[in-house]
Amino acid sequence: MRYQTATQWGVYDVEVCDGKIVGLHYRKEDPAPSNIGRVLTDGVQHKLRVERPAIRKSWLTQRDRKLRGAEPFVEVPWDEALDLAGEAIAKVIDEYGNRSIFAGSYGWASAGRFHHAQSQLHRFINLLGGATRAMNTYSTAAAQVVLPHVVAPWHQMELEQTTWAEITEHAEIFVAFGGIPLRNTQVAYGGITQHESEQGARAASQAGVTFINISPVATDVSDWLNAQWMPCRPGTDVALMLGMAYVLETEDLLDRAFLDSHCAGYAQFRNYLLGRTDGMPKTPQWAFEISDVPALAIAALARQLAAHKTFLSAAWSLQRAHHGEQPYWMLVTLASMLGQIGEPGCGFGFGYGAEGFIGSSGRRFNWATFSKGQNPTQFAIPVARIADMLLHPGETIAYDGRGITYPNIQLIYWAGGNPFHHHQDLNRLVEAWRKPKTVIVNEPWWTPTAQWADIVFPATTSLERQDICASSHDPFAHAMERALPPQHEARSDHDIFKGLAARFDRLKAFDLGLSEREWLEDLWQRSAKNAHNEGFELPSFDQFWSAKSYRLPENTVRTTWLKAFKANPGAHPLKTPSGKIELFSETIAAFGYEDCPGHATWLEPFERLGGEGCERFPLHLLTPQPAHRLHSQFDHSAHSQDSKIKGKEVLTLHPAAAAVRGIGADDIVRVFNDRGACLAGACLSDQMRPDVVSLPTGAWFAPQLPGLEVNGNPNVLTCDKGTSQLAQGPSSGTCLVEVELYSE
Ligand SMILES: Nc1nc2c(c(=O)[nH]1)N[C@H]1C(S)=C(S)[C@@H](COP(=O)(O)OP(=O)(O)OC[C@H]3O[C@@H](n4cnc5c(=O)[nH]c(N)nc54)[C@H](O)[C@@H]3O)O[C@H]1N2
Ligand SMILES: Nc1nc2c(c(=O)[nH]1)N[C@H]1C(S)=C(S)[C@@H](COP(=O)(O)OP(=O)(O)OC[C@H]3O[C@@H](n4cnc5c(=O)[nH]c(N)nc54)[C@H](O)[C@@H]3O)O[C@H]1N2
Ligand SMILES: [Mo]
Repeated sequence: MRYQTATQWGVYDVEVCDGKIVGLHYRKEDPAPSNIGRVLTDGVQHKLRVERPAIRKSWLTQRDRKLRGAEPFVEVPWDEALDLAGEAIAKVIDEYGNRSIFAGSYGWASAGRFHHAQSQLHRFINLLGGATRAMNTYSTAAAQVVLPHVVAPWHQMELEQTTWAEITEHAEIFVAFGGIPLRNTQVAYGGITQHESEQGARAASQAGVTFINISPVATDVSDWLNAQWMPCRPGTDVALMLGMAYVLETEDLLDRAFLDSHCAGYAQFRNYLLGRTDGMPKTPQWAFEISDVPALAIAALARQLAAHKTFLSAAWSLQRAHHGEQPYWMLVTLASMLGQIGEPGCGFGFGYGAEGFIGSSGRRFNWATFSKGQNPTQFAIPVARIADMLLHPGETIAYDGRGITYPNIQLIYWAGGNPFHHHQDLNRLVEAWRKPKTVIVNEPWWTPTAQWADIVFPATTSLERQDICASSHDPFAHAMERALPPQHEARSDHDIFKGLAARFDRLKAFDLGLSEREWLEDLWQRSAKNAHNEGFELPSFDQFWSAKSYRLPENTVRTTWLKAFKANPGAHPLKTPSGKIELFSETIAAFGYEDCPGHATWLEPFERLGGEGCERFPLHLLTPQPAHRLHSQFDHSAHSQDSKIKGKEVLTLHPAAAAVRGIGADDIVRVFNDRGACLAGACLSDQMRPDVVSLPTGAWFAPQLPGLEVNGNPNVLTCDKGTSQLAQGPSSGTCLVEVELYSE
C-alpha cells in the first residue's frame, strides 16, 4: 500500500508491506525532489526508537540530578510514567510557581499543523498557569530584533520580499554574501511541495544576471552560475560593505535624493563612514585589512553595483555570529545608498539559499493553526540564552531596550527539539542542564536530549498519525496519512498531553472532547473561513482528504516588495518610528549598548581570523546546515550515515591546511579549542579559504571519551555568547579552532 506523507523537505508516498516501510516514491509535481526523504525508509522503524515510557534510574529511586545524561533508564507502564511526570510538574508549580518551568522547547519537530509538538506542549502548560517560554529563533534571532527597528517586521519580509521571477526579469547583478547554497533550499519550515530555488537561480543566470559570491567557500554558489568568487574572512562582511560604502560616498556614486526622502539618519552614518566620529575612515584599504579582500576589488565592485540594477542578498548565517545585527543593518544601508529599493528585482533580501520558499512566487495564505491559548506568565527569554538562564537564576540581562531577569528553573519540558544538537558550547549546557530537579522529554528516538532526560515519553512519528501539512509560504495543502500503527508503545504528543491533562482535571479543557479527525476538520473549517475572506472557497474536508492534496488558486500578481513605499513614502510609511528606513535609529541609540550602537558599525567579534590572539587557533570553523538531513533528525538513518567518514561527520579543509598538519583524505582528525574537542573525518577541497574549515551541524552529541565528543558535533567548539544586548541571538558563526591528526 502507498500512503502520502509530508515532511519539512518535501511530499512523498511511502510504500508499506506487512507493516514495514519498503519503498519511497517522489512526487511528479516537484521539479527537484529532495533525497533527504530516504531517511524515512530505515529511520522510522529503527532500533533507536524509544519503545516504552522510561525513567532514569536514580531519578526514580532518589530524584538525583547529577547523573543526568550518564545513566541507564528503567521502562515503566504508561500510567506510572504519567503519574510521576504529573506529580513532578504539580510539585514545582506549587513550591516555585509557573515561571520555574521551562517549556520553551525550541525545535523543528515535524511537519503537520495539528500534531505540532511545541503547540501541544504549550496548550497543555498554558492550562496549568503557563511557563517560561523562549522567543525568536536560532535561525534568525538577530535579524528578527534589529530589522523591525530599521525597515520591517521579519516575518512580513520573509514572505513578501523580491521573487526569483522579478530578479530574472529585472536584475543585472546578484551579490550573494554567504552565497546561495542550494543544499539548504531542500528544506522549508512546515513543509514544501515544489523545490523551485534551483530553477529560479538558473533562470536568472540564463537571463544574463551576473552572480557574485562573497563567502569563505566557493561552493556556496553552484558552479553553473559562473559566479565571481570573493573569498572573505568569515565574520568580516560589515567591514567589506563599509569599504564599498566609502567608495560610493567619496566618488559620489550614491542616490542622495533617495537617502533624503526615504531614509532617516544617513548624516550620522556618514560621519562614522568618513571617520569623523572615530578618526578611522572606512576606506577599501581599511576594509582589506579586516576582510582580506583586496582594496581594488572592493572599489571595483562598489562602482559596478552603482552602474547596474543590483540585488544585494545575505545568507542567514551572517547574523548567527557575534554582532550579527550589524551585517544585516549594513546590507540595508548599502542598498539604501544605491537607492534601488522598491524597484522590481533590485534592492536587498535575505536567505535565498536558506529555505526553499524564499523568493518563490507561490501564493501566501494564512492557514489556521492549532490553538495554544495564552501563556498566563507572559514570560519568555531569548531562545539562545537557555544555559545562561539555568546557570544564573536571578541575574538580569539586557534585551531590546529592557531587562529580563532569569527565573529559577526547576523543571524542563521538551517536545520536538534537540537542544543537545542546537545549542552552542554543549559542555556548558551539560553543566547547566543538571541544575533543575526534573527534565521531561517527548521523543520518537533515543536522541541526545532524550538520553539527557529523567522521564522520556515515546512519541509517534508523522507516519503513525493523521495530520494536515499546509504552510503560509506553500501553495498546497496535503493530507498526511497514517501509514503505520504507532510503533511499540508510542503515543502522539497530543495523547501524551491528554494523559497529563487528565491528571490535573484539565482533559476536557485540553482536548475539547474532539477526536484527532475532528481536530483536523476544525483546522480545515477555520482555514475555509480565511479563504472565504480572501475571496475563494476551499473544498469540503472530506473532498480534500479523499483527493489528498489541494492547490490554492493562483494569485493575482504579487506586488514588488516596498514598491508603494518607494513611490510615496509619506502615503505608505514603513512600520519604523520615522516611517522611513532607519540608517540611524534613535531608539537603538537610546538603549546605550556599546555592542549595538545607533547605526551599522564594524565591531570586533570575540574572535576572528586576523584578530588578536588567533595564533593558537588559526582556523575559522564554519558550521553550515547538513546536506543529507534536517539538523540532527534521522542522523541514525543509512542516508545520513552513508555520508560520513568512518562513522564521523565530515570536516572539509583546504589541501594546504591539511598538508602542514600531516592530514590526508579520510583520516580521522581531532578538532579543538579551549571550549571543547570532537572527532571528524577529513575531506579535502581547494574551493575554500585555506584558513577556514567546515563541519556541518547535526551529528548526535556523544561525549564518550573524557573531553572528547566522538561523532563530530561542532557545538562542543562554538561559544555560548549572545550576538549583542539588542537581540541576544546565538553566535555560533564566530569560532576559531585547531585541527590535528587523531591517533588513539
Ligand atoms: N553550530 C551551529 N549550531 C546550530 C546552527 C548553526 O548554524 N550552527 N543552526 C541553528 C538553527 S538555525 C536551528 S533551526 C537549530 C535546529 O535545532 P532543532 O530544531 O532542535 O533540531 P532538530 O534536529 O530538527 O530537532 C527536532 C527534534 O524533534 C524530534 N521530533 C521529530 N518529530 C517529532 C514529533 O512528532 N514529536 C516529538 N516530540 N519530537 C519529534 C526529532 O527526533 C528531533 O530530535 O540548530 C541551531 N544550531
Ligand atoms: N539540507 C538542509 N537544509 C536546511 C537545514 C538543514 O538542516 N538541512 N536547516 C534549515 C534552517 S533551520 C536554517 S535556519 C537555514 C540556514 O540557512 P543559512 O544560515 O543561510 O545557512 P548556513 O548553511 O548556515 O550558511 C550558509 C553559508 O554561509 C557561509 N558563511 C558562514 N559564515 C559566513 C560569514 O561570516 N560571511 C560570509 N560571507 N559567509 C559566511 C558558509 O560558507 C555557509 O555555507 O537552512 C535551512 N535549510
Ligand atoms: Mo534554523
